[in-house]
Amino acid sequence: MVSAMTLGCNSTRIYVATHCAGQRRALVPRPLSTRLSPAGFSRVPKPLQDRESRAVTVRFKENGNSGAQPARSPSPTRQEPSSKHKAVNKAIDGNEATANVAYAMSDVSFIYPITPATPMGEHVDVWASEGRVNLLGNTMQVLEMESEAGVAGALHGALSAGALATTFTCSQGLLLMIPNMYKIAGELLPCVLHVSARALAGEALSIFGDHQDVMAVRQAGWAMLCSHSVQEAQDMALVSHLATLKASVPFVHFFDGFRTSHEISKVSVLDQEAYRPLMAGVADAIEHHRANALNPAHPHQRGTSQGPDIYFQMLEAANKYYLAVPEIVQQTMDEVAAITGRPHKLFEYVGAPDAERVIVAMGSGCKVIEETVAYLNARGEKVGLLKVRLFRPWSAEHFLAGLPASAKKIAVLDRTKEAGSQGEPLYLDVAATLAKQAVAGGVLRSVVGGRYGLGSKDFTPAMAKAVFDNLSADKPKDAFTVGITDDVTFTSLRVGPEINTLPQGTYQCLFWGMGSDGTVGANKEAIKIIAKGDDTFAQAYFSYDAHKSGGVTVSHLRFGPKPITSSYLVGEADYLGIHLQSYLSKYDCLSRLKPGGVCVLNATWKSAREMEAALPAKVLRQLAALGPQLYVVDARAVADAVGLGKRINMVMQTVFFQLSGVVPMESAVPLLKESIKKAYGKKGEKVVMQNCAAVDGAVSALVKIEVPAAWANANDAPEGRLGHSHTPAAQAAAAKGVAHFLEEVVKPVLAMEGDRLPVSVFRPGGFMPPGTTAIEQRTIASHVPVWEASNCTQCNICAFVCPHAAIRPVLATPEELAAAPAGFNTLPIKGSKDLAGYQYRVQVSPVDCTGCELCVHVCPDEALKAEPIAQVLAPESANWDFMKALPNRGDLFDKNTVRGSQFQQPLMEFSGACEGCGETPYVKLLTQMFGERMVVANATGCSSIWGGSAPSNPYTVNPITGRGPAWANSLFEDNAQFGLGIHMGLKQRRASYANAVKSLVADGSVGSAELRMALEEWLQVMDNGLLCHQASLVLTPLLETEAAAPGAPGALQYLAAGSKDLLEKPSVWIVGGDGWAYDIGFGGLDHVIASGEDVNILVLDTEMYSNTGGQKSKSTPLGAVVKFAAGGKSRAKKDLAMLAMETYGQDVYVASVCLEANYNQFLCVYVASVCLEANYNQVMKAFAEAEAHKGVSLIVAYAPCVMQGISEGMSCSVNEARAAVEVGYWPLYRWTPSTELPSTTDSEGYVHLAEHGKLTLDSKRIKGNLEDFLARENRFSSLTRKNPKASEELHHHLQDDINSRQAKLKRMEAEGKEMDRKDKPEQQA
Ligand SMILES: Cc1ncc(C[n+]2csc(CCOP(=O)(O)OP(=O)(O)O)c2C)c(N)n1
Ligand code: SF4
Ligand code: SF4
Repeated sequence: MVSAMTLGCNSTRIYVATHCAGQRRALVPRPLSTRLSPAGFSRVPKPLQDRESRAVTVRFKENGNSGAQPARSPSPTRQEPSSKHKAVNKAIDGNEATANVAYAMSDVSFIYPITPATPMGEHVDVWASEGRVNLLGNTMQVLEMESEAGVAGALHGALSAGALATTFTCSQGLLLMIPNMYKIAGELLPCVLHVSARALAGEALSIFGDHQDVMAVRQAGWAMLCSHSVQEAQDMALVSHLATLKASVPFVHFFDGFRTSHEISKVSVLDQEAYRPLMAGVADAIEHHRANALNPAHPHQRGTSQGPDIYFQMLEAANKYYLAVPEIVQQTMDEVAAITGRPHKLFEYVGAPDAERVIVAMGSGCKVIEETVAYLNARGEKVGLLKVRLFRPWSAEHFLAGLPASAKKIAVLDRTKEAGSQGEPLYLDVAATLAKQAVAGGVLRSVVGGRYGLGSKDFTPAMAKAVFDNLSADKPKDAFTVGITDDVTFTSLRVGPEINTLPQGTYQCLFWGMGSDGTVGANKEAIKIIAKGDDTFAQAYFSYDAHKSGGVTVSHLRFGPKPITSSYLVGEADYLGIHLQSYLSKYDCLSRLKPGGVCVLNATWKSAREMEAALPAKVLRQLAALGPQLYVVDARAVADAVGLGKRINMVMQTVFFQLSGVVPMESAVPLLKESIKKAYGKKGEKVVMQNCAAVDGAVSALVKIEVPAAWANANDAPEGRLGHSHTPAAQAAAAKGVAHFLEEVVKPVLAMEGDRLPVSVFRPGGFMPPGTTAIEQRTIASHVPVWEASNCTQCNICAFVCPHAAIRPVLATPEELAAAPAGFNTLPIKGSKDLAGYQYRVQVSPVDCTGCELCVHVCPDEALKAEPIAQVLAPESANWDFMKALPNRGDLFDKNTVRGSQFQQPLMEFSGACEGCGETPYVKLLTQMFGERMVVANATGCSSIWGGSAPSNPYTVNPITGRGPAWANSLFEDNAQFGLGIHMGLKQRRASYANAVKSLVADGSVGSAELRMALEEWLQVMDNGLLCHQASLVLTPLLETEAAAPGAPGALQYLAAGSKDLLEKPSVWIVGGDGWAYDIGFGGLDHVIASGEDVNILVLDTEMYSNTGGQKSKSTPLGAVVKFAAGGKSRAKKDLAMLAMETYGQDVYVASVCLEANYNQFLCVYVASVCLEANYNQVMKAFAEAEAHKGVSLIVAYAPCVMQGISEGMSCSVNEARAAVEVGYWPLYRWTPSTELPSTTDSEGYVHLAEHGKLTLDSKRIKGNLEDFLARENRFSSLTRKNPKASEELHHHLQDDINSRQAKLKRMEAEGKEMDRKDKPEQQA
């Protein structure tokens, strides 16, 4: 049954589908002891708080290692597990390994998505929705919060109430938790926070791994335990959950983001039942935690304020808990080892027992160093590694016990940077420990520190060797870096050639795929199939470039007969798959192929001769030198034949099994088909059959190519058009003085060679020049639209909807056309007399088009036809280049019309967004309307990734004026405030400038009368974008000329100097997604809306957190199945626009009753709900009105997104968006606040402001069938398939909500009209 609680109005309804698939099992309380204690298992003696504190004395022995356990070899002998529960060997990643344990041992989890920790939250949400029962006898309660700050607050609350609570996060998310981390630690609450450690956003955001985040919380009073591999992620998670209970100290359990969190590795996974005895061992501690909880049955007070008399002592009273932690953790590690058979130490030494050179490190880098240690020692060196697991509390005693007495020179590696410090945190701890030991009479050792692997920079055995080599020097370099070339402050170590430290028999594979072509998914399946072999170990890791889709993915797979712990990228592949024909020319894919290895290309070539004609000589020479077993398969043709189109992954996966021979084909094919059923079953039988057919057709399509010996002498042809440097974009960049940046940074990064760039080529502080995407020329479309002039009616809609600004209308004169390429056909322009004589054309850039075909589908006249790129690349590229050289004639049109807007230069072009993305057309349009005076504050989200992934900057400039949007991203959570700050800063600077103008005008003696008049004119209109622009055009040359005259007064020079920056009225846009606006940034957004300041807010509403993979936001509609709402969303979408209208849309107090001196008459908010694809004119009106409104404007924009799962694909998203409006799912309206409406004057001459705002409902009629619309989107249809009854009822309620919202909007519109009518007689009076 579905029940609805109605709390006053629609937007507060909660729908509870009590029979949902996701229904939670009723909790049947049982006494904890009966749940946890199998007979005979000993319990923890006494709750710690009741025990005498056990003094752990930190002593420094004379010789750091005297009496210590002997150093162990790199392969520790395994203990036999005592559990009767069999471990299963499974290929999983670090996030899943951790989440398994966290779920088993926690009552409740509060979650929030952040890469790369998100999958942990996703796992527990799915398991909870399936009703999985954990060791506490519960289905975990999982609740997504509005931010990590909220998570930490809720965590604190749940712990205070006696629950076992956990969460998962990293990076900025972890930073948002710091205030509550102090609280939780201060109150000695047991808790585990699992962190996929990630870099912090400083000069740039990085989603990649290092230890900056965890190091930023090391002072918060949490114990910190580090896992070094996927296997350890499981084991240390278990240790953390147990130890926190015993110690009454909260634990951060962390491991390296991506390298461990996302590495798939074959590990031994224990069933949760295996942990039950261990849980039983902490039953008393759990009872104690529960007994200490806030409860009226035994009330106490916490969180008091304390004075100078007791605060200090209260802090010190907790010391004994921290002193006890190391022993507790070691004891717990031993207990866990008894179950798993894997012993661990707080500080674990591997290497030569008599090593003189030792590295101290923590995290996945340890695995690399461990391999290197074995390699070097096998060659007669004496080196070792001390691995750190327990970082906080730091136990000097255990550290010294782990360090071999022979160690004379120590290098401490930190995966973090603490600018301005003497050294990084781990180094400082080690240095202090050794110094104290030396002072106490111990040996004097040399210790140096260095940084490595920041932002997931690969850390290889050659780099580890470089660190050991540095220690061999008489004076080893301190404060070094390894893995980069620092040619500015010269910190870097020289790294020699790579060394092969892999376990013998390891087979390595590399697959170059294109984002969204399915390569990564297929490889994940492949590694799981391979790992099923009893004696086979396997590992998979995936690296991506910054594009949202169509970017490069490189899959690194290893498998072999011995365990694989090599935590670095594949350097020399036995098998190389190149899944896009153009990659072979564009990237140096072959540099990582082993001589004689297998190389498979997805290409249309059938012979060596065809390849020779198409490939650069450099590639031919490389092939000749490597002598690979070379194969070509036309995977697209096979996929097309079975109806899969672009999805070539099954073809490529099948040929991999065929050519690698890793699994015999007679076993591989059934396994592949089994995995297809699992992966595509949800999409229906047809898709399963198509994929199986692709498997069957793959092998016969393979063509073996013999590499001709003559290729060794292939000669270079002159650089062609696609060599970038001759393109108009590159020429324009050269003219702007950023050519060196393109050459030195952009090009190598685009060629996937950014790793080799030295420090000196970068400008510190995070600056990126504009317009760099223009030289990317990704050429990722398989089919590109071509213009059929005879059908075209010149509406420009194709350009209006294009997400990538890759199709543009252009005007040319007959004289200009005389020099046009042959295929540059045109039509006489339609329109006013002013346009007579111009010819019109629509031009596509084939190298920038993503092939989404939105333009083809949207064209009402069938004037665009998608053609294979091979046919159009050369002629249309030439046409595009010619078109770009023509003058822009946007001035001939009204830029506030749909057609006219598209003649304006888009100042956001060729972004990295997905094909067909619904976000980008809005922002592109904004830049066409206001781009030359726009400042964008962009929340983190898709729009900051497609809009600002260095060095790709899609925001560009008008080549004549040099002006364009200035864009910045602060954080996810603070974007509204950031934008407001930008506005306030500019407002204040312009106000002082205006004061200077006023003084000069008032003085009357400076400058010409003409100039003073122009200045006066400017003062009148300085806050009106359009008029101010016109005034500035007049003023600027006058100012410049008169200020440049000899002896010009200082006041004039001051005004001239500021004119460029301050004359134009800035148009401040605060842009972000619904996750930002509805959830994490809502508090700030609310405050900014209330401020009444002149800022514009654009919410790109995809109805989920698209950038992190599609999690629920409060914008997610009722009944949608998205991540973190695996059972379907049971609460209606929050109505942000209505909230703004109702709260801040009217009721401004008149100046006479307002005591604030700084009364702002534009306090009311302008609001619009728009859908670009459904009503082009309405979105234009809304943008123009919002920008003109002097207060806050809020535009909520419906943005179709790949994550919504439109069944016919994103090329049909325009139709889908139109349907959304037609069925009333997305209403279109504009709210003009009362302050914008005309005032009236009464008979006594008093001016009355309008009392009510006015709503214009632009989507008046609801038609069409909501169910049909919902059925076309996977986010809704998946619930229908999973639980038809629940979905039917939720959809029914969705329809009710739509109807009542429409009724309300109509009412509001009518009310506005009524007020207007009432006002009229007075007005006439
Ligand atoms: C404090 C913090 N928490 C989490 C994240 C991770 N994160 C980045 S973007 C994003 C989702 C953005 O969603 P939305 O605002 O809807 O924009 P969209 O990607 O859909 O355009 C999240 C959760 C972050 N960057 N910072
Ligand atoms: S196919 Fe897509 S990217 Fe290419 S021009 Fe058309 S709308 Fe733009
Ligand atoms: S909003 Fe959706 S379609 Fe656009 S870039 Fe993000 S994930 Fe891709």
